[in-house]
Amino acid sequence: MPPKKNVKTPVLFEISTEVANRVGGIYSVIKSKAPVTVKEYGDRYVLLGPLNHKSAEIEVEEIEPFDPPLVKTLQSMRDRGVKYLFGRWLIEGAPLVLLFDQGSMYHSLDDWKANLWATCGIPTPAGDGETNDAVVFGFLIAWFLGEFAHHEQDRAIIAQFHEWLAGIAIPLCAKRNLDITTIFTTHATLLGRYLCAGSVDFYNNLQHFDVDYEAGRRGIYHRYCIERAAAHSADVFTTVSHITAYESEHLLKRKPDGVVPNGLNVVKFSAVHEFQNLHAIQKQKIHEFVRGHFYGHYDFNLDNTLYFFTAGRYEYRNKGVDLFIESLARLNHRLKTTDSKMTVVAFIIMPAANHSYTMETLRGQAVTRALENTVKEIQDSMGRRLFEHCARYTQHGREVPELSEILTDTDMVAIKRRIYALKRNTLPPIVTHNMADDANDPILNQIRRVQMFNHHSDRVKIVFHPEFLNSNNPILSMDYDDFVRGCHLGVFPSYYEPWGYTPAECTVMGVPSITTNLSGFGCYMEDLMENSPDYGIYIVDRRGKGVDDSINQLSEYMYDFTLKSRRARINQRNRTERLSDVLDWRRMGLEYMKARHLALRRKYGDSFDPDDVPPYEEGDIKISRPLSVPGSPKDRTGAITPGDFATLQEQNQALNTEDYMGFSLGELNERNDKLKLALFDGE
Ligand code: G6P
Ligand code: 1S3
Repeated sequence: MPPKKNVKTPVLFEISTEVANRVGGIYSVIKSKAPVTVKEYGDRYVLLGPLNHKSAEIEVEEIEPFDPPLVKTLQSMRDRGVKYLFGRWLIEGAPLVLLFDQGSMYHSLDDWKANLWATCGIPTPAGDGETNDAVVFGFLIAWFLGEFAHHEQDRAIIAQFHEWLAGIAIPLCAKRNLDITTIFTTHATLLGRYLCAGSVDFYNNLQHFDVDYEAGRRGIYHRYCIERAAAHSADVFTTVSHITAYESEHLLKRKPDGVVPNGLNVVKFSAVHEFQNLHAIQKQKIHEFVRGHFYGHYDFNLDNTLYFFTAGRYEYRNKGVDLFIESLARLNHRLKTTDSKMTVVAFIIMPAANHSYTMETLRGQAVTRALENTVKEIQDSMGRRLFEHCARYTQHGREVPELSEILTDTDMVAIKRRIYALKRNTLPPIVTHNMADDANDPILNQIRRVQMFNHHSDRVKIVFHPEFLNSNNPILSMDYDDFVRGCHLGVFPSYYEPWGYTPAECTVMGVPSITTNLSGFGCYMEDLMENSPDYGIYIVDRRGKGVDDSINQLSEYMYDFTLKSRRARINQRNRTERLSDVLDWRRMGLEYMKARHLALRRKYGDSFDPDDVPPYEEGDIKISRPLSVPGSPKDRTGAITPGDFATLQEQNQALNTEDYMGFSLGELNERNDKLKLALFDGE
């Protein structure tokens, strides 16, 4: 019998290519989760990633390793030519990070590829740089874990891997029979993403795809093999939502052991209304941009203007931009025919290849600022003249001067010149940048198709900003979070969205949003609450409805939103913001704890005493209970945890697809078990 391991204070490695390296959603996951994981593991938690010099220089503070097995491991790897950076990631929680310089071992690529084929049967053709990186990274990680396990004789070791790019080490560790336990967490499947981006009826055909054939014809067979090998050789396999669990079961052919939904690091303001004030402040900045962008056509009242937006990586169909634009066209028509006094400015923030800002966009901001400056100067000099006149009224014999003495002819000329500069014979542009491929851009083509060109008569105006926001940009100089705060509604009608951070981020900032029942977040919220629109969570049905009906539903939600009074919007924002507890890592992180516990049990079952209970039931991290009502009657006992929606249990293996809560293709789950958010019924 192998010696018992210390399973009470295990060592945890979390491995991803996005450690201290912002690429996409996984960076948000590990960064925002760090504080709760550090709270639980302290310096027994180390994040492993590839070294990206540019971002590491800014994000990581180098320190000397101090844990004895780690010191020995790194010494031995360094002696054999591996370069690395060990330090603290400068984020909340300051977790330890170990970043491997892949370049230092790239000369082993061919040997490692041959080894991967010989030991795991995974082919890696030449010419795929991303896969080559994944191979080097995977072998470095497996090497590191093997050495570490050799030097660490007491504590159990957990290694949690995110996505296929970090997955190669998993089959290697299994083949080498390392004394560690592994978890593979996928945030999407390669095939799912590719299939959805095409025009297949994905969800109705999930069970029927010939996965090898589909991967092969898309040139991703080798990547698919890596992903599938990682899923199958991990001790525990998890994903971020039930909908992706269902997808994984069919495309990767292993049913996940559970779901680890994404949380956020929720920042609570001491004053309840602080976030409302922030909305008002940030909205003013958006107003400034809008005045400049629509110069010469700025004939709508900003008091009656609503800001909608969608944002994310440019995946036209997967992120539902097609639906968004079509629904905006229908909304426009409806606002016109009902003579609405409201104007909607809809922003699309999605990076696409471009050659910087257009002259017209820059000019709009410049002429508007020039008018503003001139008005300020005139205002100052008018004030001075008025004061002089009044102070010396005995000399003039009149207390109040004539208007012409205050606003002079020169002032009038200056103002007229500025106003003439505002005249334009073009419509306000749709896109703020010179696009690299304007004629073939899917977003622009859809806008052309529905003919929304920012005419005077249009009640819905569109602004496409093909670059991520940044407060250093010359136009719309705002960081993304500030922009979200200033908007009224986020619209994310995704078709393929394993989780979907964008609507979740809106929620914690108290901004209502629209999502779909094909996104992990949408399903999660739908399962959690009824009457979700009252709480600023609108869920478009893209599963049970035809496309046209989904578009109408989306357009209806947006139209209803335009009918709300300011008071109603403020109340709704208050309710939305109160949902943030539900998305906090302090609660969501419990699923990660369960996954780790399951991994320990599976690998080191003999090291547990019979009366050992999982740490998440006795640890100092308490399950938050933001809801005032008891748990659902549907076979859910005990405290409410996100796990009530994601069964991280051994038995899960035996269940059928009906246990994907909030997502089943058959009869809709009984919905009478929804939690009533009675606590929030106040406003
Ligand atoms: C916040 C501010 C209020 C402001 C309101 C505008 O609640 O605290 O002072 O009136 O935002 O809301 P609106 O939905 O019209 O942007
Ligand atoms: C993925 O990033 P994406 O936008 O490619 O991972 C994210 C984090 O788990 C998730 O929120 C998103 O839905 C996935 O699609």
